[in-house]
Amino acid sequence: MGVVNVTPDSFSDGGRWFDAKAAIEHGLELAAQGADIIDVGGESTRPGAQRVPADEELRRVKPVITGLVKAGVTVSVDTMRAQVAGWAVEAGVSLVNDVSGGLADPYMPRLVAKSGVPYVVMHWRGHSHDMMQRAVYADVVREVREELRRRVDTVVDEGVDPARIVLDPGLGFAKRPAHNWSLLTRLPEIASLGDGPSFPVLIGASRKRFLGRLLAAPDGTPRPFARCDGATVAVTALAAAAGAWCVRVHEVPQNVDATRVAMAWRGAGEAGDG
Ligand code: PMM
Repeated sequence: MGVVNVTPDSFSDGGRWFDAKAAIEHGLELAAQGADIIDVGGESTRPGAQRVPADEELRRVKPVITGLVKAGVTVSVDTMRAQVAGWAVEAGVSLVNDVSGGLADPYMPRLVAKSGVPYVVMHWRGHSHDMMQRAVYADVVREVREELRRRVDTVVDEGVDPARIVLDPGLGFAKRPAHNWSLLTRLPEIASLGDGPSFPVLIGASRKRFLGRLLAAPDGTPRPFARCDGATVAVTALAAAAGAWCVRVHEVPQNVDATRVAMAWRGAGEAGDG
């Protein structure tokens, strides 16, 4: 999944694709590079971000989604608002990526249920302006699983087909670096919430702050996000090898290679040595 943030202030690419024409061209480039899905968002969720009004979010994403769908690209909409998701589904998006897992807008699950498209339910504890105050866990994997299970129960009660749910542990969303690493090492537990079949899992680690912190200079200065792409690729390979269904990334080519390595790794592992 390639990311197109149509925002002036997203963490790693804010402002670069704010112009609709540039955003469409960027989405087409990511698709040509091998992204299977292009994720278009009009609201930044970086830590500390304030919300934008719905009409501004729609103004940002409409021409970009329309242009990419018209070009035959598989598009997802990254939104917490049913109004925006509703418009986007009508316009032809194939997936709704809701970082709040239906918590931010109570109308979202029903809208998704009616539309019948796949739904990314991410673990989320509150809006970005103060989410890091909520990054308190006794056992992060257990709590994220329990909270995701409650979201899944709720959205299924609202009519969402469980077969269309994708889970996401929400790296960086009310998570400190150690929380992100714990979640990444235990993906199969995130995928299998209950007694039923496992859910597909989406991972959004690309260029996030915990990678910049990991790669900090000896004086503690975090590595700038644009120089964290190697670390992103490493996470992609490990997450894909551990069974992730999708990785959401800003730079596509090397992440495509990493997923291919992981697929070969998994295939060979499943085939045994014969
Ligand atoms: N992260 C961001 C935005 N949308 N969606 C999903 N499903 N998972 C994520 O981890 C995620 C997301 C924030 O990252 P960005 O500002 O670099 O796009």
